[in-house]
Amino acid sequence: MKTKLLLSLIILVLTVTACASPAGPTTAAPSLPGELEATQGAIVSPTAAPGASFTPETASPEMETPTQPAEPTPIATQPAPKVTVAAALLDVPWEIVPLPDGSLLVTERPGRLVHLVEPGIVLDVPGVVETSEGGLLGLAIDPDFDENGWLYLYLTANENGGLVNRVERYTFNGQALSERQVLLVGIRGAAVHDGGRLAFGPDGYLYITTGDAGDAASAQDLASLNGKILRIAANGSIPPDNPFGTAVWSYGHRNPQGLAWDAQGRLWAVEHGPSELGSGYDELNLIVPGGNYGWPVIQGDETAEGMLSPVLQSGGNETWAPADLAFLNGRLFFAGLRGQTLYVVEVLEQSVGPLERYLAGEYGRLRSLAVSTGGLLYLGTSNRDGRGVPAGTDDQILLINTDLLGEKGQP
Ligand SMILES: [Ca+2]
Ligand SMILES: [Ca+2]
Repeated sequence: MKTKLLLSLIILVLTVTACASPAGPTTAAPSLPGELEATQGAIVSPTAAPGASFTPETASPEMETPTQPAEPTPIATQPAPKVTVAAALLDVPWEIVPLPDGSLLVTERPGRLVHLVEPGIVLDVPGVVETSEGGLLGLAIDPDFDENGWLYLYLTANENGGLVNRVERYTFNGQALSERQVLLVGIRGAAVHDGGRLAFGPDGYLYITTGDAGDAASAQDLASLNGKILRIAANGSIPPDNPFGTAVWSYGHRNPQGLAWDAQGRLWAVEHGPSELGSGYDELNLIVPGGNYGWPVIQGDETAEGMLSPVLQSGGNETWAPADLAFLNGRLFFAGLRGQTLYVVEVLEQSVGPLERYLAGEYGRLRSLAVSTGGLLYLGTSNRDGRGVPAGTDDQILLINTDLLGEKGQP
């Protein structure tokens, strides 16, 4: 496994130019995952290097102090590049989670948890059944991960001859998984529409997206856990202020797969529209507790009593297939599978700004997103999911400097 991983990882080689500060790294050590940290001054540093030379996010004061190079060295004054390949030859990286030390944990949909360190660690998660859209999906770490090592997985499995989705908690010590606990059962599984995103909110509760598993009516059925955004405590219990006394937080969702909170602490979600009907009607929603987001009664800009229409939707002639969502510097980023585009909107008071599109078609299908510990954006491709055309290096995890994406609306 280690050999496979080592072969499979493209090592990010950084040219670290010599700098005036003695505290800065002086070698071009390969690192993975590599993160370029744009500092105030002259240093562009790898934050994760093999061996003992790892530089934590809280760099030494010397590193953050602007320094004057002895010679003009343009590279040294550049911020992180627009796009850096942080890892490659992964197999459908479904979620990316930066750990407090700057390394990455990644779920691969066929059922592997990958810790991108040097040497890499690949763990088979027991019980995972990969279907067309199901498999090992969501991943989140506990808000107190440093103390308890807890991580949370959303996975598709077989139970009593049928497909289900489960949320499980493990303890992860950096090397292995232990102390498996099943936190949530009762989510129906299917070949498609399995939801699967996990994220902790600022309230310390775990939010979970579930799809309708092909049964559209389940989304309006409050007794079903499908077609919902769910909210549970870290031990699986129901928070006392959930709107229906169950795990349901909001309903009427078709297949939501992205969750993010903005600077005001508001929850946003993206979900896939009814692409089988042609295309389109993908949605960005502002989520309120108890809200009914309309599926399958309304779509697009349609309205109905007691139902919430999206803040932004793709219309019927464009398909984003939004697979994950991240909030960074006042903007929401969502990744498009069929759209093969990184979509960006500025968050406004009760709406969002115009839709911006970046990287269109450049890296194929785009799925997973995460904000790095250094304020950049990780973006995972999904070209090995059976619906793409994988290149030799797929699937990749790219590190995006969102400041350099371009002018609004321009790729
Ligand atoms: Ca809707
Ligand atoms: Ca994510």
